[in-house]
Amino acid sequence: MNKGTLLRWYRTMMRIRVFEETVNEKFLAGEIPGFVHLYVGQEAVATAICDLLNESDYITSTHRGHGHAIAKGADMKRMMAELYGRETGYCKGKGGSMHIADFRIGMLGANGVVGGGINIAVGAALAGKLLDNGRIAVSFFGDGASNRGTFHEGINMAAIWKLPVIFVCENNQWSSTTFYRNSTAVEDIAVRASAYGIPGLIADGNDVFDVYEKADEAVKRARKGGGPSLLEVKTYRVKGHFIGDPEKYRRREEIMEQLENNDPIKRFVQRVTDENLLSSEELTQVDQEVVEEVKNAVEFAQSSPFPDSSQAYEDLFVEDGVQ
Ligand SMILES: Cc1ncc(C[n+]2csc(CCOP(=O)(O)OP(=O)(O)O)c2C)c(N)n1
Repeated sequence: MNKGTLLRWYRTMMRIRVFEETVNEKFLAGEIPGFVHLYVGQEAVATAICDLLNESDYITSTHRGHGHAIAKGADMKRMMAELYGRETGYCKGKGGSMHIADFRIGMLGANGVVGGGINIAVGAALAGKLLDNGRIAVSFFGDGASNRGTFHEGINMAAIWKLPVIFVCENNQWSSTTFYRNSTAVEDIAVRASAYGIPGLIADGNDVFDVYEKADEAVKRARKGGGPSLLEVKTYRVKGHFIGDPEKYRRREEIMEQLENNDPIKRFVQRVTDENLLSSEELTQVDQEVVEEVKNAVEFAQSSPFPDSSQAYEDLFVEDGVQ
């Protein structure tokens, strides 16, 4: 990997981390309304995979979607404004965290419905194939989503039609309050790929290098017309399921162990400094720029107006004239 790539990865991981830690702080301070699920600890996944995509490729995301949006190139100011419920946000302040989408960069949306993005990605990949426009699709979803019907239906259809789609299961070991082995019959979710005759790959989700290498195989296969792949990335959710989760279902030591020994950004920094690939000055400069960028996004959000109540019924799906 050349220096430019390593710095880009570091910047993307830090942009996600600082954005999420800031959202956590501002939510707890009462500045952000609604319901927010953080992506802290999973940054290497969105970073490596979106780095392999073109702007016109598609992704679908989840309720834990800020990292995917940032990695795909979404505007951080509009994201923050949306979280703050302001008119300048992606949904004019009326959607919040779980509705952030940006079709111009192929970000087809976060999704409050677990497993809801999977078949949207299959549809996007079908469109890419029919239009022969070279676009591929990536669906990000959790271990919990891999037990939904949409997962099985979507992969089956994509396999039959050899669609250019990559199913990325972010196995962060917890599905809300349930340890994944209490709801998932197999240790490795990737083995489910064999039921649909497609490759199943496993990556260390907290190692950006490994995610990149495994995803690269799947992306190349999709681009060559070889059809879909299932990539399971093993990671860990270090924050609560949502901000404010009392986390009565797991031990504090389990989280501490992950924070100390398996943090994806710490591991990246350790490797690039041990191998003299990047200097601490180069990393610090990125840190400073990212902190400034997120600060500007917060100021933009705080100084933006709330939508007027007269806009409450605008932008709704209207059928037969009934709102
Ligand atoms: C269809 C559906 N069922 C249940 C829920 C409630 N719910 C929200 S998040 C969640 C857990 C999802 O776990 P996972 O897919 O592993 O993703 P993670 O939260 O770990 O990122 C559940 C059950 C929902 N939003 N949609």
